Amino acid sequence: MSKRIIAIALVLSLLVLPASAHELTIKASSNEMKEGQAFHATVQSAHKFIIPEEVEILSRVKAGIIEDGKLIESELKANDPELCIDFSVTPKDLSGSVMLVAIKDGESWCVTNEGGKSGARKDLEAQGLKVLSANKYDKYAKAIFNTSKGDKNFSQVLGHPLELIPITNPADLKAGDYFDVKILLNGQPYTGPVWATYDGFVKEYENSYAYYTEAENGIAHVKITAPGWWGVRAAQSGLPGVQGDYDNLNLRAFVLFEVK
Ligand SMILES: [Cu+2]
Repeated sequence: MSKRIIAIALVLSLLVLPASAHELTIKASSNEMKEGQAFHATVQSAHKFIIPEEVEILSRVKAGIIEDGKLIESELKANDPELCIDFSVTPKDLSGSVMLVAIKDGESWCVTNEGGKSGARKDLEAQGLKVLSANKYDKYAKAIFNTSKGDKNFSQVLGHPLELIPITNPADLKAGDYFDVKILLNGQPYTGPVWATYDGFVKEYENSYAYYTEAENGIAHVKITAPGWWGVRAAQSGLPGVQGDYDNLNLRAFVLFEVK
């Protein structure tokens, strides 16, 4: 191949790099909460649901419990042996379901002529690199614990830029039922892909989900096919970026809950 063709092939191979980044989720070893007692959970980042793969940079992550609609941030600890971030919360009120949240404020991620690099487009260009694309991935995960029939806390709206808001109370779900969910993108009804899967469905392969559907006018229906810890996910790519920093903002969101 001529140098020019090699250069074109290189650019093409970089452009088709999978856009599927690590997904941010929350997992706890037990779903039993006790009032006033520490409850331990983890923030996970992985390509497989829900097998931890990477410890995110602590300074870019926030996690904790929702009280009165607000995130009470917990102290985060990198758990290097288990490839996740540990945190604990102390639920004060177990009369309804309890929501834990993890948020990742992504850094600008650039595909350059020297491979993938984090940093603002203008800074990398100032170092003499050719930047082919610059993307920011912001991720939101909410996990619902201590669900109970007649509760309303599970449907709290937190105002995340991309947010899945259950319509169906997870406490009412069993295999065979539909989980109905409202999805908002910057407060407006989201239309787009929705994936769902449950813990243990596929352990061997990345980016594999048990169910796919599309939300229309902000509503999706997910068929629950097994008991266990479920995750329902939406994604929006290609939102406007910030000039000089990143070209596109990409949002990823999960809602997680247990089906008994
Ligand atoms: Cu990834």
